Amino acid sequence: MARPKIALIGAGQIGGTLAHLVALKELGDVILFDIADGTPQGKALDIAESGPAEGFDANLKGTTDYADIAGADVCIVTAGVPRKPGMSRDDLLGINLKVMKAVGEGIKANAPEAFVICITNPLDAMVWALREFSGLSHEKVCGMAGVLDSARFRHFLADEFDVSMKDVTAFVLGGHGDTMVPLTRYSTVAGIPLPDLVKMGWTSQEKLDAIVQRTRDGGAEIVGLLGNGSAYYAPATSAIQMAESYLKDQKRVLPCAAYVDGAYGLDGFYVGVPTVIGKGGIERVVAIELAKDEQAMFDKSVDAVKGLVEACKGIDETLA
Ligand code: A3D
Repeated sequence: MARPKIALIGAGQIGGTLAHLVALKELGDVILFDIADGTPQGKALDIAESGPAEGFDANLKGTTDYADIAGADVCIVTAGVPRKPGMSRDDLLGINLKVMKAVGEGIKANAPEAFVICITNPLDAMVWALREFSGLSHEKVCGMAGVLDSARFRHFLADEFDVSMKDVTAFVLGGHGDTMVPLTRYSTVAGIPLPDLVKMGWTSQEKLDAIVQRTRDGGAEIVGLLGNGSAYYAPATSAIQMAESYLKDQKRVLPCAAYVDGAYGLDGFYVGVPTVIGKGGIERVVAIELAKDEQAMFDKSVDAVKGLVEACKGIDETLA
């Protein structure tokens, strides 16, 4: 049986890390695409040359030609520009929207059967635009943000409680960014919800609030430290978890930017929700009942994404 074909559109920091992870995990063969001639070819060759020492079997090819992504099973999109210190994700809208148009058309023409995971920011608006430009079905196009946001939340919680992060689960909803909604009552240590852990004296409400805020600001913290570019190791790992669930039909329950039609009071909109990812793509949106304050936070987050989607329509009339 042929190996799955995984196309990585964008061969920058995240794209290169994705290629390395795909090879290390032997998830399939890699096509690394970028417009910067030399970069995808160089990274693909460098990673391929690590194969003999690492012991993986995978073909890696770098390219600037969309024809090479033909028949890809998965496309992970990181093409565009990342944030610089002081920039918000939303500042990237205009430039990355143009990139999504080129990428969407490239996928439409060459890999219309692929499961597409968008990572380019501002995430929720870009995944919407990418779906519009590519014309693929909604269940085959999603965005990576929730897995990363909940991983950051889990990391901070495990640190605070001094327990294994394997026993910490976290639940986040809404758009990727400042309006993200971490749901503490659905986040647990070995099944014990966070509000109960506060009552048990494991932490204080103030410390928990600070962790929630640090999670919301998690991307900016890394941008500030790096001084040049944004996070890439954890974003790449998070997207790989989603791709693996699709390729192996694992049916993992993962939060991602998915098309929500009917749940959460939404009729046809991309935003971060818990989903089931299997061979059908986004097979299910997990709809939970929100408390009043949670719904208010979620609505605020949705409104922020709606503003960006409207801005996209203002920039590119084919989206209106
Ligand atoms: P970077 O290292 O700059 O890589 C981006 C690559 O895209 C570069 O190699 C460019 O040459 C390439 N590129 C630009 N235009 C095109 C095009 N039209 N077609 C193909 N390739 C193109 O950035 P990065 O890898 O650090 O980040 C990539 C994106 O991910 C940025 O938009 C980030 O803001 C975003 N990001 C999202 C998250 C989420 O959690 C959603 C986290 C971290 C970064």
